[in-house]
Amino acid sequence: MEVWKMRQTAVWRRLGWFAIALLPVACFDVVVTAVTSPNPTPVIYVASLPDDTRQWLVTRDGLVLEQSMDFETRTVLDLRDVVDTNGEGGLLSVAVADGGDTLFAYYLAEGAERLSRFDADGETVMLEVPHKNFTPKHLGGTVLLDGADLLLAIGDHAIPKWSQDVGRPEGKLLRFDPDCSGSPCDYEIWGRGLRNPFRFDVDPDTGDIWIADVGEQAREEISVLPAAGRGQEVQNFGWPCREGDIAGPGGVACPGPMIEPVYTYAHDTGRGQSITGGLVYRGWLPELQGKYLFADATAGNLYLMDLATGRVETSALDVGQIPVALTMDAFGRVWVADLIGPPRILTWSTPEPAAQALSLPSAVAGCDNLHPSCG
Ligand SMILES: [Ca+2]
Repeated sequence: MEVWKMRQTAVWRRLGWFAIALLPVACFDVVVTAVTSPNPTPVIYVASLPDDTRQWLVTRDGLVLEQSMDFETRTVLDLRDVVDTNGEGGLLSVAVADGGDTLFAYYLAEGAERLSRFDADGETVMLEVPHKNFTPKHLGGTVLLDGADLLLAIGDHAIPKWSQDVGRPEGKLLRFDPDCSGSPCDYEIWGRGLRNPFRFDVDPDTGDIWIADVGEQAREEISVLPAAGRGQEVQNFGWPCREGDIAGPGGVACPGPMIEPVYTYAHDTGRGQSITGGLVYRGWLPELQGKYLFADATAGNLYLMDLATGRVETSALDVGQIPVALTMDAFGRVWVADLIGPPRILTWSTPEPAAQALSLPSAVAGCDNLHPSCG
């Protein structure tokens, strides 16, 4: 197990039902580790709720598994009969509401992507986007509930000009009313000019929306829709006029001021060729505070961008073979979903007794780094 040692010198911040606990300023080692989940099921996404010890594991072939603190799972949704895993399809993510009684699922069915709400009334299809490609591509993949905003980002279906066409949902960041009635539901377009925004997340402290947009031949990009721009007008992220920070293939007008990415990397730099976002870390680990964590599905590294300086570092942690999502749970642990292997959990050890309850069970994680009481 690779470890990544850091020194704790600041105030700790705790999330959720642990409340905000300001511990005395101390100086001791914290060891961040990427442990393999004891539940080895490969998943494509891990959803959580604030103040809740459970996680919701999403398998690409169509299962949602509710996982307890002890890593025991039960199936709460089974879409395997309707999910199409052809191309870049599958059940790509879920968002959870009402203590787990409501699930929003984004998946590819035969011939169309669907955003659906599942609750006591069954399935309500909120959006259906026909897909005519023989091999479905650029579907995006994340549905996220942020307060009263249900957000979904869809890729351009490999037809770049659609990203700029506000008459259609492809290549857009969409906002829905999570309680909308009717089927399909109305939506607002908050962003256009996205190529394949496979993963995005909302910074809980600022409301900024961090979008990792997969590039074409040259650049991977991270772009931010500032909180002040939410719902104000259609923000333009530039594709296909721009690919990251360079000119894109074009072929269509890209009106209005364009939001330039906050970070890009070139495909020939070794960082990878298919970005996987990503979250602004606001959890327990002080050394990760204010950093945007991301990965690349073709590389397996974890990258950390300091929001203050823009500097990106590569951690020594192995976060998987094909990392396809990074999300945080109520414990402040970061889950890295791996398309072909067990999820990794970024967690830590500390001699602070108050933190022991947050550690993984020692029998699961091993006693080398994770649990101080193991000695
Ligand atoms: Ca862009």
